[in-house]
Amino acid sequence: MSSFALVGNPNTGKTSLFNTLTTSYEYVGNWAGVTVEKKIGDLKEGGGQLVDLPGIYSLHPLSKDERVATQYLIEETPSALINIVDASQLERNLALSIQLLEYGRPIILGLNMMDVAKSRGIHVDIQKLQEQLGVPVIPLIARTGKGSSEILSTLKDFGAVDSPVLTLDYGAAEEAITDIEKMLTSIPNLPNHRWVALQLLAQNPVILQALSSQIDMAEVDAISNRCEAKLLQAGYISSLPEWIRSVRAGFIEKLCHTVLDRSTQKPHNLT
Ligand code: GDP
Ligand code: K
Ligand code: MG
Repeated sequence: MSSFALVGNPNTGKTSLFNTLTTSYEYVGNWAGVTVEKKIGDLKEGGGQLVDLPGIYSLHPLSKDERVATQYLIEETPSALINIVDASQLERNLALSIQLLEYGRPIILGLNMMDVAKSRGIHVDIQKLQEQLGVPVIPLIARTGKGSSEILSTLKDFGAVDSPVLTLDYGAAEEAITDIEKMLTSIPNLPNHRWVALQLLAQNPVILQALSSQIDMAEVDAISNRCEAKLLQAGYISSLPEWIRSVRAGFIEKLCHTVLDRSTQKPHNLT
């Protein structure tokens, strides 16, 4: 049976969308070791199962509860991900999206809070965003259910949803990525090896722990250290994880420059 997962920052409308996409759902207890409830539902029109993952800002967890989503990605093989993104805070939300696009499973970007974005004068060029990321982008207002039928029909047809093609150029870290990828070839059931390599080099504790008994971590450290020395010598930056973050941030900045029309944007009103 097809299984899909909702992934995104906290308060972006994941649960609202979950409720309109499913006919019935149940809490199947808690995720292992955390207090977050595990919510799984049946998609309308017999489309398979949908999991509502806890909100996260990054795959690099800061708390135990935040580990759940990353753990899910390393342990399960979802048919596709639905990444819910707040259209009114696109740049911040894309930090997670990049890592999900690198994950290598089919993915749909649900661009939610279109009403909020509109009221703030934020215009997102959906066509360009779709082209740049190479995945379907569906505008949503989850609170009213607008766009949910488009999500359902895209999922139904998910065989036609391409796996992401997003491959950023990590420059001086590319050699280290290739070296780690070579170490992963004999391990079964892993997600996209480039994604795993990047998560290891970025010192993601969930991925490090998941693979600790399967690969030689001293070798991973040696590869990381060699790469970091090269980065420092080139005068780049203080650490390899920081370099990886900065490459992603650079990509997002350029992307937002292309897809966001800021000329109509109203000043943010906090009251
Ligand atoms: P989650 O934390 O990602 O599961 O987000 P929720 O579904 O709990 O939504 C967070 C809040 O945003 C709730 O108050 C929702 O009613 C509201 N919300 C969700 N989607 C939309 C939307 O498209 N527009 C507006 N204005 N509010 C929304
Ligand atoms: K919430
Ligand atoms: Mg929620």
